[in-house]
Amino acid sequence: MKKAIIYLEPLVCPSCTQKIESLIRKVNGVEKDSIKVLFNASKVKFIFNEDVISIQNIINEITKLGYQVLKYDVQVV
Ligand SMILES: [Cu+2]
Repeated sequence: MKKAIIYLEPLVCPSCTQKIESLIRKVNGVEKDSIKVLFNASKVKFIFNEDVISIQNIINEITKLGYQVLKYDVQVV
């Protein structure tokens, strides 16, 4: 399993965190209980299985939703 931290452009309203969280919840291969969207830090954290989904696919989904990804970090857990 891998841990992802995604850094977004500053979020402007708290409902953005909900939109992003529900999007990531629908992604196969992401551990639902691990998802954290931090409004003030504009960060998204979650654990995922790289055999099922790639970080690039998840980033593409976030981008399609309308949020710009500044950078990301993937660590082995
Ligand atoms: Cu918003």
